[in-house]
Amino acid sequence: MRTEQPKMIYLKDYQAPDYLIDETHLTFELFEDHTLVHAQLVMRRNPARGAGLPPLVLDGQELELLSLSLDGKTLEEGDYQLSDSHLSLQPAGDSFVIDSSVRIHPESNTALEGLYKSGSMFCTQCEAEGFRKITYYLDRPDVMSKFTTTVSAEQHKYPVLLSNGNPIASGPEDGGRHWATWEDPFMKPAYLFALVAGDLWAIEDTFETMSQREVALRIYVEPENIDKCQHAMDSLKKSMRWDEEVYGREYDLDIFMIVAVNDFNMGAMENKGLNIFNSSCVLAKADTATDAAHQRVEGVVAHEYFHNWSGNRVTCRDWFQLSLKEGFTVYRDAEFSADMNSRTVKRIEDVAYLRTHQFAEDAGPMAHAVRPDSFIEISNFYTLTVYEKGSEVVRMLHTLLGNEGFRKGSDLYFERHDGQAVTCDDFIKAMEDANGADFTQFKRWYSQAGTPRLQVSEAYDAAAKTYTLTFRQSCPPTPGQTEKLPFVIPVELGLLGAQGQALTLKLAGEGAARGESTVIAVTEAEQSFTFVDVAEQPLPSLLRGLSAPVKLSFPYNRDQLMFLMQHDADGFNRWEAGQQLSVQVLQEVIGQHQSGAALALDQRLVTAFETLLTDDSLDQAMVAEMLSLPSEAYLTEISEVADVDAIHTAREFARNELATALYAPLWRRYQQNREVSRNSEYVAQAEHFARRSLQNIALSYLMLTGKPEVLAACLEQYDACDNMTERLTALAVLVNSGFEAEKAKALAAFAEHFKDNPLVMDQWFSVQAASALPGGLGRVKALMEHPAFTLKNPNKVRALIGAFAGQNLVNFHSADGSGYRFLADLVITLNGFNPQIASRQLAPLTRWRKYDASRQALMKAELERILASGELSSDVYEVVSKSLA
Ligand code: B3K
Ligand code: ZN
Repeated sequence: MRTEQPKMIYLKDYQAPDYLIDETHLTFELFEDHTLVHAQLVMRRNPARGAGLPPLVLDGQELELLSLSLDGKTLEEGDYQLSDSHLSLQPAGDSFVIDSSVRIHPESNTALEGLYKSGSMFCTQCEAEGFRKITYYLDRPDVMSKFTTTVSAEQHKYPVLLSNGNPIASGPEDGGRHWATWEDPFMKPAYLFALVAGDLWAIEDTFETMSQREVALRIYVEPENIDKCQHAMDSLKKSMRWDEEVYGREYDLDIFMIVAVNDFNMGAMENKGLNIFNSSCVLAKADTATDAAHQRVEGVVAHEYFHNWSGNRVTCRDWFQLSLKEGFTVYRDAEFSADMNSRTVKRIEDVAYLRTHQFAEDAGPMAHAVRPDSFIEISNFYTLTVYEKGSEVVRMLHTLLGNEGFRKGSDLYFERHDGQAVTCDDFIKAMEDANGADFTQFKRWYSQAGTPRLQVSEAYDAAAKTYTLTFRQSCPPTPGQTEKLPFVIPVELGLLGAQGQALTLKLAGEGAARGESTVIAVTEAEQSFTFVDVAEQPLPSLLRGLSAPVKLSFPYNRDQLMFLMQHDADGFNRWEAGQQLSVQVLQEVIGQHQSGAALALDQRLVTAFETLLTDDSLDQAMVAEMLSLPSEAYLTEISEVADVDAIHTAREFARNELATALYAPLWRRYQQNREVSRNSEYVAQAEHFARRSLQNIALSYLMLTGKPEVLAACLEQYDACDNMTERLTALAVLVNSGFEAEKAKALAAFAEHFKDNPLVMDQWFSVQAASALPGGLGRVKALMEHPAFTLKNPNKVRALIGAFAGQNLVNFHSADGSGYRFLADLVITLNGFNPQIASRQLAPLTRWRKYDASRQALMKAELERILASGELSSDVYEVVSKSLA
């Protein structure tokens, strides 16, 4: 908890460190009621900072200093200064050794930052600034050191003792204790340090690298989970191979370990050689994890593994550069998942997520650039903007440079900066130098916040056979940035003829045609491109694959959108056309609801969906994606002022109309697919994901009709399936139905069956928290009393509170403000023991600008109440104060 007013930290104030730490020797003595940490730091003056010996200022928080010495000489009080956050002393020469001993309390560390206990095991989370809660140190990413770590603990309770690098020695100790020493040969910043001690089991495997080195692979879990690790292991091996093949990157240590822990503030952490994971991102088995969970495990395992190069071998100079490693690594894991599964489906999912959540962040009070220029609490900047928009920026570089050019750039980046802590500018410079490119203007993507708008208009000249597209870009102001300069916006596009055929693209002034799909770079505020030899009035397919993170508008009518849905050669844009059609139709119904008119659904949407359902040659996953109406959260995001009730009513009305009108084809596709599921074993592969996704979306439509045969099918699926994907969907549609007796029975049976599996119980909480039926808040409050619920476990908070406030929009935004009051109370409570989780849960309240005046007032009042509630963590303080500014 802060004791002084939190301070803003600025990128412009960056200075290289005064001192360096060549070697770090740590010894941990773990006990039940405290832990002793002895640190020996071999230090020297940073030659880059010139002559003179300024005071050495080490970071340290919540540490009880027991002893301190400089070059072997014990320092007395008066030889150094101590504050809540720092230890300062005066070195006497250029090179010196500091020895310190501190006492810390992992057993009562509820913030889950630094060294803490998750259940009976010890583990660490040091990124971004958690290492300073372990020992006094220069806790900044540009201070890289060689670490040796000895861990000592009671043998019986903690048979497994792990840290980064390679194990070099171990042995017994008096009093039933034992110890192990690990040495990491690679220089690393403290945020990549890790330690684990526990009673863990492991599955083991090996991987032969491209230079024929054998790497031992281990996934450690608590014994009851040992049967749920194979999917993560398979994912790890695929990731290692992929990074060799696609980026030429080989693993560098003799051993790679993953440890699953239940209490973790986020998904996982890429500590060198010893990744620590939220168990939700490791454990996956057919009967307990959904298809989505399997894909998440694959993606997160890959992401953390890829950090070994993009993050660890080449790390960040300072935390403003966070997207250097995160944006790049998200891009790398997205491409990996696209290669392992369906590329188009992966892109659709990522774009839907980006447009719903990152665009909202970019339009809210916490909007910031991909490389922010200031922050109060760095933990608040692990955001959708740094991660997802950061990944989009890297994707645009790939689009502009092409595959080969991009690879040349990444090779140069890794080669030039291996072992260094660098900046986003260094990354761009490598891309430029390898390709002879100039990305000066492109770099505005790193410094300007907000989502650009791109308005497109067309002009066809039949006599001249020319077709001109005119692009106008603008970007709304964001906090601290009123004026924006034009971005470089790569637009991938194609033109369709009247028969749906792809036209050849030839730009005026260019000798050669560009094929049937091309990328043009819009760089001016307003800019036109003319295509020649265009024999007929074309229909444009714009921004294919969302080739830039912008809001595009082109005045398509509904018939044109239906045409694109069927004929666009680009799968992503076929989906996109369907989304735009759905949005137009839903917005019309929203208007009808608001004006009190009778609701009527444009039958063209029914026709379009029917075409999808009756064409068995289409990829089933694509059909499932295209049948999914835009979410309420997305409809909120694109509204000027979101009318929560109208959005919900309109969307539910449309779903009901579609279910009734398309009952027969939905039923046919459902039965076909359920039949296959019934007669085959669960397989976690793309084509099986595809079949189940269509089956499950069909079931969710069909249940809206309330027909007895659908209920029977749903209960059959619930009872007889062999996997969590089918079971959870059956449960979810029951929970959202009016079949009260069946619902209660299924919920009780599920909870009884899975009561000892916390990850499955998380799903059980989420399904109920997200149900839009009236009385949502009451249900959530009741569920908080359930024995499986605890606020101390971040997964539980996300499953119940996060799902309610983030997905159950009608209930959360109840006009009486009860949802807001509930969330604010919770944030105040969470602030007391886990500031990072408290701050995360605040996000829905920061979106107050989107709502009507009365809801705005209610939301702001709750933010003010939080601000006045007493001692706030810097995490919560920053979000609340910026939201009210
Ligand atoms: N690098 C970590 C995130 C750490 C978050 C600290 N508050 C996980 C990841 O992005 O891979
Ligand atoms: Zn990451």
